[in-house]
Amino acid sequence: METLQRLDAASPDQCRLTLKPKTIPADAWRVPLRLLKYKTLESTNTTAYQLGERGSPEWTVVVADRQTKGRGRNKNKWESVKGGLWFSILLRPRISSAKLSILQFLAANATRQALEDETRLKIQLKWPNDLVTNRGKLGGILVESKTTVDKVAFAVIGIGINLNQKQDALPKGAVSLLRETRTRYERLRLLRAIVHTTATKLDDLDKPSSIMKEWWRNCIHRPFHVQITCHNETVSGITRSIDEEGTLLLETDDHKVRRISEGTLRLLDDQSG
Ligand code: BT5
Repeated sequence: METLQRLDAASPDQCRLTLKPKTIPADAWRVPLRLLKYKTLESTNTTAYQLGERGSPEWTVVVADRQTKGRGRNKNKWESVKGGLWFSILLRPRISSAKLSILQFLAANATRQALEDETRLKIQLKWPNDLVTNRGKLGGILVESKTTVDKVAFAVIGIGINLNQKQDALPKGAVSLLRETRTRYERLRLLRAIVHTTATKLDDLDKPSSIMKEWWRNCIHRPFHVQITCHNETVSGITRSIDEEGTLLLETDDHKVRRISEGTLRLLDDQSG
């Protein structure tokens, strides 16, 4: 805990915004997890990353009621008002940095399964990092890491799920579990379910093909007509498969095969294929 207070003191903004973290006893959990709860943080990923740099053990989990600078990929903003589940898991996986991309897919599988088990709502995955229902985006995953040469010093899995927000508190195109199921959910119960499912699935980290098979089985655009935008280029076609690194194989409208490793995907209305 001392480490964290020094961390807050080093950052005046955080110091002003952050209440002292509240720790939940580790024996309440099945993994040796240390849960740090905050009222407000800029981003749980930032705090978990700083803790990683200061040597905190893996399974340190940072959760905040709200984030003032929640973020997604690139410089995307992540809306994080009170009512959602915003948290980050610090891990120290013994994998080469080349294998890091698989963590995002593993976390998406674990989150999807845990949420579906807890809520009975059908949840699917959208490349590369979204959790969706038929009506919109329910959540997203952001993995950040520190690597040295080819080794991973630590990785932070950031998970954001819209939980108990009403529709008018959600950004355009988003849905919440409350909106989808008309039920309110207990945040820590879902957090615990997701952390435990992640811990179980981590045993398979050295089996990327089974991780990607599970991901593809639950993918909403398998095989759908989609549009992908990356670096000012937009390409459309049918998503045919995904490889062990998470690269998407797209059969373009002019029948070429493109391997796409980053971008933003949109489902097109004219589903053919
Ligand atoms: C993501 O990024 O989907 C990853 C989001 C990860 C958020 C978690 S919360 C805990 C941890 N701490 C952080 O600071 N981040 C992580 P991306 O694929 O780039 O999608 C971002 C886009 O989703 C935005 O540009 C909006 O269009 C949309 N969006 C923003 N907030 C949303 C929300 N609450 N629900 C649904 N969509 C949202």
